[in-house]
Amino acid sequence: MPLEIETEIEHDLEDLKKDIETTRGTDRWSDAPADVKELFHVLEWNIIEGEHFDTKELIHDALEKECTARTMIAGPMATGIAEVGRRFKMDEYFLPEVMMSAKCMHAALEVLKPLIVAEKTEDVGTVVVGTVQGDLHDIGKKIVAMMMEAAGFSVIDLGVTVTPDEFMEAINEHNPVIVGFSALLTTTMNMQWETLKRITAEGKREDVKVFVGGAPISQSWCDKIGADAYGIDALVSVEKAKACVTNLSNMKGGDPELHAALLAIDTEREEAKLAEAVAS
Ligand code: B12
Repeated sequence: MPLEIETEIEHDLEDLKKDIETTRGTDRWSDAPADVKELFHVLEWNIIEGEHFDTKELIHDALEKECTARTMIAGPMATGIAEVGRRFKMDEYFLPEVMMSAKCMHAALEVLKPLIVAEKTEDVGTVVVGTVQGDLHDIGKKIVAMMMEAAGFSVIDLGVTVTPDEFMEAINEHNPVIVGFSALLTTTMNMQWETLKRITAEGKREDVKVFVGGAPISQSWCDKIGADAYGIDALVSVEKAKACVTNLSNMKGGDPELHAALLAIDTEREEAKLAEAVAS
C-alpha cells in the first residue's frame, strides 16, 4: 500500500529556514513513519547541499518504503529547492551551488518520471509546453509536463528558451488543446505576452487555451496578458487542464467566460480550504 503523507502544509520561507537549520522537530511529514520522516529530511538536505551523486539512491530507498513519486516531489524535493532559492536570494548561495541542487532535482525526476507517466490510462488531448525564450529554468515545467501526461494528455515538451516561432510551429503541427508557457525570471515573463500576441496575430487564439506558470507569474499577470489560466503548481495546472477537455471543452481560447470559469476553480478550492479550517 502506498504511504499517504501530508505535503500540503504551506510554509513561510523564514519558518522553513529556521526549521531546516535548527531542528528536525518539525511538523513536516509528522504523519510519516519515523524512518520515512528521517529519509525525507536526508533527501531535503541532499538537494540543499547539491549531493547529486546520492540522490537517485535516496529516491530508490524512499520508493522501497512505499513513498509515492508525488509525495516526494511535493514534499522534500519542493522544500529542498525552495530553501536553495532562499539561500540564493540572500546571497548565501551562488550559481554553482544552485546548479548542483538543480542536478539533484533532475536526477530525482529521472527516476520518478516513468512512475508518474505510467499512471496514464487514456488520451484526452495534446498539450504543448515550453520555457519561454531567454529562460533556462525547466524543473517546474518538467513536473507540470509529467503530471499532465499522467492525467492523460500527450505532452510535447519543447524544452527551454523556446522562441515564439517555435511555439507557433508546434501549435500548427500538433494542434494542441493547451499551450503552456513557463517563465522563472522577471526579465523573461514578458516573452509569455509576446508569444501570446504572436498566437493571436497568426489567427490561432481561439484554437488553443493558453496556460502560464512559473515563480514570478501570478493570476494578475495572467489577467493582464489575456492568458486563459494561471497554474500556481502542477496539481492546480492539471485540474484546470482537465476542465478544458471536459466541462469547458466547448469554450474557445481567449473567451472571457473560459477565463472566469478556470479562475473559479481556484476560488472554489480556497473556499473549500477555508471551510475545512473553520470546521476543524
Ligand atoms: C534551480 C534554479 C536555477 C537553475 C535552473 C536549472 C534548471 N534546469 O531549471 C540555474 C542554476 C540554471 C539557474 C540560473 C539562473 N537563475 Co535561477 N533559480 C533556480 C531556483 C533556485 C529554483 C527554480 C525551481 O526549479 N523551482 C522548483 C520548481 C518545482 O518550481 P517552479 O519552477 O516555480 O514550478 C512550479 C510552478 O511555478 C508551476 N509552473 C512552472 N512552470 C509552469 C508552466 C505552466 C504552463 C504552468 C501552468 C505552471 C508552471 O508548476 C511548477 C511545479 O509545481 C529559483 C528560486 C525560486 N524561488 O524559484 C531561482 C531563480 C528563478 N533564479 C534566478 C536567477 C536570477 C537566475 C539567473 C539569472 C542567475 C544568474 N545570475 O545567472 C540564471 C538565469 C539563467 C537563465 N537564462 O534562465 C532568480 C530570478 C529572480 C527574478 N526576479 O527574476 C530566482 C527566483 C532566485 C532568486 N531568489 O533570486 N537558476
